Amino acid sequence: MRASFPFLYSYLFAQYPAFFRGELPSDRKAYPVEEKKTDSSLDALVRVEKLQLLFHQSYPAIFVSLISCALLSAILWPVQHEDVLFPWILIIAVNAFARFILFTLYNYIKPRGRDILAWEGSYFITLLLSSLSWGIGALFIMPFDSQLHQVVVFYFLIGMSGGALSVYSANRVMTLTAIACLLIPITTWFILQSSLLPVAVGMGAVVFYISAIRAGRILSSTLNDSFKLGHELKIAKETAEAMAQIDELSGINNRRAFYDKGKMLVDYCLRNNEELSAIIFDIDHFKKINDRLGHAAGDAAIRHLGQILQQTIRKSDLCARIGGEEFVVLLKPYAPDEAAKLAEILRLMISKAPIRFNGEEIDISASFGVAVGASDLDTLLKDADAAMYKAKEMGRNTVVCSE
Ligand code: GH3
Ligand code: MG
Ligand code: MG
Repeated sequence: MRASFPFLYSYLFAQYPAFFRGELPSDRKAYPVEEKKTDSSLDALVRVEKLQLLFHQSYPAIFVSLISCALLSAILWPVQHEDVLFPWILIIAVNAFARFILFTLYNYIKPRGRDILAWEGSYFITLLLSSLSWGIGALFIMPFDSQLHQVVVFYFLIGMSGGALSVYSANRVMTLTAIACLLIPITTWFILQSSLLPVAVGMGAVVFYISAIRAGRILSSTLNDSFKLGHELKIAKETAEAMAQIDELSGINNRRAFYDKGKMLVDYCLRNNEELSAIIFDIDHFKKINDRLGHAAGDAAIRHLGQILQQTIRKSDLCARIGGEEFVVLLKPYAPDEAAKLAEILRLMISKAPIRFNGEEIDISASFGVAVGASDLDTLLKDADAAMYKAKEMGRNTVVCSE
């Protein structure tokens, strides 16, 4: 059966106006070009992952801060004025509340991908304010006449700094800023005292801060490398899997990928009582192209057909190069004779546009076989193949539909 021409052209104008303008419609691209992951986008992914980890890890720190504030206030209660303690407790509570709201919003909105980076600023500001309320607040709540209580305050700050080192280690800047805010005010005060005990305690804090800088650098760069490696491995795996399915020359599915995906498509259609169509086509007198212009010209023809298929068929259709110069399209028809019409479109696209190779124009054509029906993949392909051979017998450059 040959598709009727007047009807066909009206169909072509309706369905493929871009083809007649000499361009191909982009929404029908079967193989959209994936965004290539550059080093900077990989770094952004790592930053996203680190921030995700921070949000996940530091939620309990809000409550640790509140509990520590309650404990320290109880310890200082007999020796410190409530006019001093109350405002400090209030500031700590307001900060904890702000952080709680931030975490609740984050968990409610559940940002994904790069959107998470928009939360980095607010996370950092609340962390900074909370650390400053502890670091500077400690100087206000510390009783100046009791060295015992001064050391107790210092003990709490060192404890919180140790916590910050483990909780915020994913981000070195945040870790060091938090520890600096916690320790620098009290350390400076201790070092400026004239007696040995506070100076020695202050020096201890300096030693702690230096080891924290080193530990923070090691922890954060190890985490960074491990996150980056994870992403690189994932990308490499995805690329290798995709490459194993793609025919290098035509850029479309290879035979193996076609049978894997085709079987799934056929099973789906059989389960849902839907029809499926197969188009098989083979370049006419391909051997002559190879013989006359060389193998590279033949390769260019195969590449050209791969591009036509990539730009013409729908995302839901499946196309592949299944032999030397033999291609297949598997599609779920949405209108009667759609497969025959698509075959005719492809035939026209191939025969009307010669390939340019080494300054020469090569005219090519292909013969098409179409089969429609709710049968298994092998039967469908056998029928389409038989129709394609009929097209060859009929003189080539034509579409034949299986009865
Ligand atoms: P027909 O119209 O009957 O299909 O004739 P034909 O010449 O196209 O068919 P035939 O099967 O005789 O020749 C197919 C040729 O395709 C033979 C082979 O050398 C060539 N071929 C197979 N794979 C490739 C390839 O990857 N690149 C190139 N350049 N040629 C290939
Ligand atoms: Mg051929
Ligand atoms: Mg062949």
